[in-house]
Amino acid sequence: MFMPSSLTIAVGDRVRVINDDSTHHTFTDAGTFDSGDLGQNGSYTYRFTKAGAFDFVCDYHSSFGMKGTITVH
Ligand SMILES: [Cu+2]
Repeated sequence: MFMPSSLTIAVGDRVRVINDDSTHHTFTDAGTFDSGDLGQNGSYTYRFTKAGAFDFVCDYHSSFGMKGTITVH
């Protein structure tokens, strides 16, 4: 799961995700950002430059509820 699964940040902030699990995951909002495959201890950083609500998923586990939202204002 994503922890936290929802987050509120300001325009220009960076969000870094770290996979602390042995299972592979992604951090993906199709059309906006995509970490690609992240193995254990893999990380990805994205800087949000536009306001809005960004719904993200793990491409592999969204059907298991692995998803969340980042609100940028
Ligand atoms: Cu996953």
